[in-house]
Amino acid sequence: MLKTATDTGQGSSSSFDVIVVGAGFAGMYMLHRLRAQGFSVKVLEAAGDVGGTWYWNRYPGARCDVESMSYSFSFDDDLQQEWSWSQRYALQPEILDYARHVADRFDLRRDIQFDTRVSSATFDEAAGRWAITTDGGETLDAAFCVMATGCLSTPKLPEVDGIKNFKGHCVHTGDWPHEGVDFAGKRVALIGTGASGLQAIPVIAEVAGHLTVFQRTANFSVPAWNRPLTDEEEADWKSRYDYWRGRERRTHSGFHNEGGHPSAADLTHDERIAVLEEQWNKGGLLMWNVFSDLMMSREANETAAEFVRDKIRATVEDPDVAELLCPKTHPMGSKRLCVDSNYYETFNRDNVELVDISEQPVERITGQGLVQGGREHGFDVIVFATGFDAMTGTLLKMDIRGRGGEALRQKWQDGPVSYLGIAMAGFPNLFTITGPGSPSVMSHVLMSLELHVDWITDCLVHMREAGVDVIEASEEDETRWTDHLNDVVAGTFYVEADSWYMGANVEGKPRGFMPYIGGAGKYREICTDVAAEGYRGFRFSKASQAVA
Ligand code: N01
Repeated sequence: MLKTATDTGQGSSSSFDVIVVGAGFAGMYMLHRLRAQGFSVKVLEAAGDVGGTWYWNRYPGARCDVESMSYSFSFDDDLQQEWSWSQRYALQPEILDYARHVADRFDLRRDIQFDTRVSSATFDEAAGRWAITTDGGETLDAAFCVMATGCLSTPKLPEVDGIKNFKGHCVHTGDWPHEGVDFAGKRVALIGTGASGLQAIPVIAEVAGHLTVFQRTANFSVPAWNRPLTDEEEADWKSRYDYWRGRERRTHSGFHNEGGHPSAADLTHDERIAVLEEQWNKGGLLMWNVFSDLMMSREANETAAEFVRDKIRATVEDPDVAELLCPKTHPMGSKRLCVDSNYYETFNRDNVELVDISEQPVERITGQGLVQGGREHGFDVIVFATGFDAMTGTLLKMDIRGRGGEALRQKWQDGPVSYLGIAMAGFPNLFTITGPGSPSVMSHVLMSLELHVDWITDCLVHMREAGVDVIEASEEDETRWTDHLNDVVAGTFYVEADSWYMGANVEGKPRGFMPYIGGAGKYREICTDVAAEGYRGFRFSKASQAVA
């Protein structure tokens, strides 16, 4: 049976009801909810403080692509009312301040062990408990283990020789030095033009002596039109937060301002351009939903893609540079759309140069810079904005073993499979928050992680009341869910791109679309129904019976 915090003498024990891995937004909220229900909880976190992605991604220009008033926890109205955001899209330091504020306000840190990386998690079938080991050699155990490890938490360096030889400063956007990087007057190389690179480039360009951007694939980006939030906007949100949150929860992507988008097939060319222009002027990620058939109709997609290319051509003064910046190798939206502030304008600066490496990659890093196109370029700083081993990387770095000692690495050797992106057959009492197979990165992630945390908490309370202590997803339902996931994405352009959604950015990683794109609102209904139907697709038992 599950113990309460008092039973286990929480604080001194290494035995808990629940161990949560990660103290980003997901882990913080998980701790808060479970603690309130009387479970003993320990959170293990590799970083030195809370914040997860906002702790690590401190590169210049890092900001959230979800609007500030929406990008916050919804679970506590006092918290919603007391916090004020300064801009339409908040910068990383402000979001990290918010995470710290939440940690202070709910006294979370006393149950979080920082500077602790989990190296393995093993399910003991006889005891029905997880043994967790850390890089510090500690072993802890818990009835349940919740992986709140984030989708983009394992930075990926390119497979290029010589990085260690570089005598200057070498940094990755996803593991940015806390003391910052001095770019003033320096010769800077930046490799990678995804969401991180696009945010960093304009800010670095303002201080660097010279910035060379090495681009392998041009990306589609939409302006953020960032600006200070007005008092009226804040007051509107705060006077009816329930309304806005309710709207978010019913939409496809979780954005409060998502509307009904027309099918491009029903519009004339001029009408399509008018719709695109209107969305462009609003800015932000909703360009992804501009037409309901954007990701399925070649014509709709090409109209939108050419519209963005025309914007690039109208912004970038050098026509050759503009053409290089025009994405032509993948359908718009099949790689993560970017949201920028002055990205394309930055290429009009005298101190910024674009180098196309689509045909001739960076050959190697040297002591003084890098070799590309058969010549050595000298640099003082190299910035890798080269992304992450997304969605599965962090989970598979740990040695996670379920029933019969089966390794998760083995189970996922052909790609991740899960039931709802929350649990895996053969891995009882293990939950993943925003795991592969859930909307996660295809939705407003904070909203999606709150759903998972609430669902897991309700499930554990249900188990306590029912007097059972082992839960496991059935293999049949896991297969059914995985088939559904694949059916929904089949025939869309998502499967065409060499994106990190497809695992294509990591050599040797199985190719397959990892998040669920059936819609965040629909997914919420499914999760709610599963719970209402006595956790359909899950099997419950007592630990002693679980051995069978
Ligand atoms: O990483 P990416 P990211 N040589 O994988 C290039 C989230 N995010 O850190 O496209 C040369 O998207 C690679 O080229 P290619 C968001 O979900 C959110 O920018 O593979 N280039 C690409 O251009 C986002 O999608 C916010 O050909 C190499 C780039 O590096 C996710 O994080 C802000 C290379 C990597 O782009 C990841 O974004 C920032 C090589 N060997 C990020 N290897 C918010 O605001 C890779 N590249 C919420």
